[in-house]
Amino acid sequence: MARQFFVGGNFKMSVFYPSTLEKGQNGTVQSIKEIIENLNNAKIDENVEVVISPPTIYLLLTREHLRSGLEVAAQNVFNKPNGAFTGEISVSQLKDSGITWALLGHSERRTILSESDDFVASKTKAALDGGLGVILCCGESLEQREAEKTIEVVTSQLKAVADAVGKDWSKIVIAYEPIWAIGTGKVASTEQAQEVHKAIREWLKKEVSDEAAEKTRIIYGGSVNEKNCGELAKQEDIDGFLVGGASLKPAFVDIINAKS
Ligand code: G2H
Repeated sequence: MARQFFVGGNFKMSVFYPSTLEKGQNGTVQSIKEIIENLNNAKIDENVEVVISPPTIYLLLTREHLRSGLEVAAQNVFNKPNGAFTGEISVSQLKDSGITWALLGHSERRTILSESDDFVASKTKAALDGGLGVILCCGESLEQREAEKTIEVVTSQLKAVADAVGKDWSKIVIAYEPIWAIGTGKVASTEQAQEVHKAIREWLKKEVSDEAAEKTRIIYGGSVNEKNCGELAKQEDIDGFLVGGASLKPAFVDIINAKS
């Protein structure tokens, strides 16, 4: 069974768009609207599932202006349903705002904000229980890769999630993002990416189920652009991309259409 190609755009905190802002500047309402307008007017392969993830403050604006059929993800969500948790947002608040996905476990949150595997897993469970889809990031550092610990690191990040959520991975998209390739311009080679994606699929088969191994989308993230996406997209176990910097440029559309 063919898995639907999935492309996510992770705007992170530094949104820029060539016509209004310089690289490195923060985004604005105007720049977000330009990105959305570009997507709304683009010819997008209808077989591709597209989800964009703006900073929290722009989630509602994005949902309001983005054409239907394209979905929106929060860059984070909390693991508690409600209460005195200053600065956090709940799953039900996202749902109430028409936001259908959450991006969890990004290495920037794991490293800069010290999010543990267990915390990421508990947020994943809360999101799934509340009916959101989850783009679940995993990936190794350069040091871990050089120590030949890539598969061990990635599968232990995934195991924490399996321990929390069990066997139903139907609403999880796994994003493999080697930390050394994020925002560095150093994309993993097609062989390096395919090798890890294959290992993740084997892990799903062994530890979750045949169905999860067959159906779960495993997407690649880390310096994906319109030039390198074509070769990556041809790999058997690469089912799409999580795109950072390049999702803020008109060429994001070319990445979405990498298979067409
Ligand atoms: C990896 C990726 C998107 P970039 O973080 O999640 O960012 O494409 O800028 O490397």
